Parts: sequence; structure tokens; C-alpha cells
Amino acid sequence: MSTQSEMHLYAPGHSGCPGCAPSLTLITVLDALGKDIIVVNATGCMEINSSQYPNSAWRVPYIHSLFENAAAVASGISAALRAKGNDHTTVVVIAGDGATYDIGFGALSGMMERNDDVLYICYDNELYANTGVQKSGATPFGANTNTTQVGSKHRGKEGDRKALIEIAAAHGIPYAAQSNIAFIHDVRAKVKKAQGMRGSRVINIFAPCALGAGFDGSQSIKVARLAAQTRMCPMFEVENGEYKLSVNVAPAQKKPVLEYLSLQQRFKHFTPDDVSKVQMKADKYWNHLMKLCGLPTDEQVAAQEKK
Ligand SMILES: Cc1ncc(C[n+]2csc(CCOP(=O)(O)OP(=O)(O)O)c2C)c(N)n1
Ligand code: SF4
Ligand SMILES: [Mg+2]
Repeated sequence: MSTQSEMHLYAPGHSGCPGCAPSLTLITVLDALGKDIIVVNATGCMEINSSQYPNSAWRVPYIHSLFENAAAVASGISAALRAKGNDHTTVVVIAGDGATYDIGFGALSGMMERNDDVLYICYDNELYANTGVQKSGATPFGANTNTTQVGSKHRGKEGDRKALIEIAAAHGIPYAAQSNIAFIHDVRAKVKKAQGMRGSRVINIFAPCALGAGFDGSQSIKVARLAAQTRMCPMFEVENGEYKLSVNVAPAQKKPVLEYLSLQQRFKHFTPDDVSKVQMKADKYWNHLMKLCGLPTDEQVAAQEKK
């Protein structure tokens, strides 16, 4: 009789840190997708942890691509399968934020422009974990990393996270979605929905890195959940151009960003002024998203409550 762990398609025995949220993301995603898939995995922490010859944690067909070309490799595999008459196998890219937002973005954009039949999943830990915690296009404002150090001149990352899912949706693809590993049912539902569609589908899954962000691995899910509850990383989907909110964080429910920031060493230099700046940015982005979703902004909610 097989045990529960033996049944996971991303097998135990990988070398992720204790409590690694990206590793849990891979377990969840693969179990949702099932065996009829081919995984293309860009270089990154999840690849290094899972595919050191002669070992492998992948119980499905798997290819390790370069950091920059995972989407192009997947496009080629998909075209070959379809040419052979196979229209059932899901070709899945699994890549980190460095591979997705930055170095592999050109190939991803080309894949989306051609609407190639690929499901692209980014596990977003907001930094380059594998090479020792450098900033990526997903790193949030103010975060300390080894390339955005805090000192007398600089106070962490100076720009904001790229709005990856909006950028993906602007390519006109059938499906783009933001999920979060603390909401496992949401991850599963989005992955299954995307698997049932054809063309380019992109899902970004927020999955914080305990080592890189500076918190104990036992707190990974709490940190991830707070990213949604504080509006630091809102969850939504865009299906054929229609924006739809997944988890509402109305003004009455929202938690202050400080609850999220104070759990992580990468923000420990923050002054009250920095915290206010981040709060303003989170609320501004939320209200921008509400407009895209056709839902009331905070101002409109307040005006309705006054009536
Ligand atoms: C073209 C290229 N540039 C840089 C590297 C070095 N490199 C390997 S993994 C990595 C970081 C990966 O970051 P991310 O995609 O976010 O995955 P994570 O390690 O966070 O899981 C870098 C910079 C590389 N292998 N190839
Ligand atoms: S460094 Fe971060 S992403 Fe890599 S295994 Fe550890 S917790 Fe996971
Ligand atoms: Mg990363």
C-alpha cells in the first residue's frame, strides 16, 4: 500500500528549506494537474532542490531549461505534441520570479503573443533565492536584498513590483491569474481551470522564501496569508480580458501592512514613514484593481456607508 507522500507527484526528498512555500506550491500544483503533463523547469531554487543527478523529485516527465528560455522550450514541446496528434497532455512551465519577471520575460512575452498552448506557472518568492537573495522585478518596494542593500545612501529596493498579471493579460491571452499558496483551494481551482483551457495561460503564485525574506519556515503560510489580507498582493483572475477579484479585502477587513512587514527581516530597517509609504502604495494598487474589476473603490465604499 502506498503512503500519502508517495502519491505526491513532487516527491519528498527534495532539498528545500524546512517550511519552504515554493516547495509546497509545487506539491499542490502537480497534484492538481495530474500525471498527463510535461514540466519545463527554469533554473532556480526549485530546480536545484529537485533535480541533482542522479536524483529527481519529479514523478512526471521533466526537462530543465535555461533560466531565460523556459517558455520557448515549452512552446516547442507543445507544437511537437500537437503535430503528433496529442491534444491532451498539458505542457507546464514552472519558473521562479527571476526567470519570469526578468530574464525569461522575452520568451514568455513571445509565447503569449503567439498564444502558444502552454500553462505557465510562476512561483513568486519575490527574489532570486538560488543565487543568494538578489532583487528581482517582483521584489517589493523597500526590501533589503543583496543587490538592494540598506546603508547610508540606499534604503532597500527603490522601485515597485511589476504588475505581472496585468502585463500578461494585456497580451490578450485567455487566462491570467494571481494566486497565493496560503489559499490552497484557490491555487487548485485556478490551476484546474487553466488546465481545461487552450492557448497561453499564466498563473503567478505568491510563495514567500523564508530564508530570503528572513522569517522562520514555520511562519511561511502566515506570511503568505498576510500578503493577501493586507493588500500587499491581491488575488484576482483575468479571463478573456475580464477582471475578477478572488478574495475581497474591503476597508473593514483589511489588516495594516505593518502586520505583514514586521514578520520579515528584509523590512527591519523600516521607519514609520516607510510603513506609511507602503500602506499608501498597497491601497492605491487595490483601488486601481477595484476599477479594473468594476467594484467599488475605498472612497466609493465610504460614500455608500455614509448614506
Ligand atoms: C542567464 C542566466 N543569468 C543568471 C543565472 C544565475 N541564476 C541561476 S538561478 C538564479 C536566480 C533564480 O531566481 P528565481 O527565478 O526567482 O528562482 P528562485 O531561485 O527564487 O527559486 C540566477 C540569477 C543563470 N543561471 N542564467
Ligand atoms: S531558499 Fe527560499 S525558495 Fe529556496 S528552498 Fe529555501 S525557502 Fe525555499
Ligand atoms: Mg525567486
